[in-house]
Amino acid sequence: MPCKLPSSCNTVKPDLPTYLKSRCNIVDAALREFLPTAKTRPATIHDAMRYSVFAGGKRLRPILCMEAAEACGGKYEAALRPSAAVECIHTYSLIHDDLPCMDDDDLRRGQPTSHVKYGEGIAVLAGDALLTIAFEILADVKMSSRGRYNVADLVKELAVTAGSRHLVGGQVLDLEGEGEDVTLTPTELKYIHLSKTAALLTTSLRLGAMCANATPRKLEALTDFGTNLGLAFQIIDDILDVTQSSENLGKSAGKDAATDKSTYPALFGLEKSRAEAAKLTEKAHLALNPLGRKAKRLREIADYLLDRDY
Ligand code: GRG
Repeated sequence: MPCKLPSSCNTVKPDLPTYLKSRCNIVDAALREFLPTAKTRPATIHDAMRYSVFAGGKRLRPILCMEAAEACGGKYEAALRPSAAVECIHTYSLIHDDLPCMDDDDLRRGQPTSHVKYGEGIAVLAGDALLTIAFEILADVKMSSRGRYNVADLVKELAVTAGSRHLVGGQVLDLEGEGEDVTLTPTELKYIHLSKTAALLTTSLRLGAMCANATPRKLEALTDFGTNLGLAFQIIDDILDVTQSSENLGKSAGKDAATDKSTYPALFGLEKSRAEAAKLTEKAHLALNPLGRKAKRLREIADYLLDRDY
């Protein structure tokens, strides 16, 4: 029977898994285009960069970036460069976080970590090169000259997030909080989660929104959403470290407990940690109110992340 709705309403939105898969494919195609080919000289570094970027991964940050653009009335295509840029920053942080001088992990995204495959020197450089190429990719984003934001606004947003007050700063506090004799307070732990996890998720959303010329109110709403989503995401990540296998996670499970790391489950137990993640996800939902129905996918993503098992 023909649909009685106007033709624009005939487009049935795909279910969440189909949508996520299709967005992953879009991000992967953009990354393939923006990153030098594996044979570009010197081949080792480009091979190593692509190895970690294409090892797998949920592509959460680029998906949030593209979806934020749409939630603010723009097109996801406008946010392709920032999407690729945030995934490069994220992958760099994973490569460096796994190094022997940091967390010393040998499994990431279901594959041997960069330093295991290429050696420590190349792994450091692959991280450095991904960090820098993120800005090269972002610098070429096309912004309307009549919009609220320009390319420099986007570059600064990403630089501040990647720097010593957020990602790097969070890692410093994380390093300083290591060891059997150190127990972080809940406030210190939250600060690390805000810096290491929530900051890049929030910036991914904000960059997408800026590409859609978002109003300050919508940008603020997405900032609030990203902060709560990021905290919930990290708590779930810590819970999964306790409850799931390395095989399922694609990274070494059980390490937090083995190294006496301060985490939500370690401080509060699994049940309270789950309840806290659910509460934060609820706050994330509330934050989206100014975006109305256009935020439907972002709401679905928040619920999906709360219920994930990897
Ligand atoms: C600058 C070295 C350096 C580190 C900065 C971001 C960070 C601090 C370290 C990366 C490792 C880490 C534990 C980050 C916390 C956020 C988190 C849970 C990352 C894993 O993100 P997923 O699950 O990973 O989205 P995939 O592989 O799916 O992309």
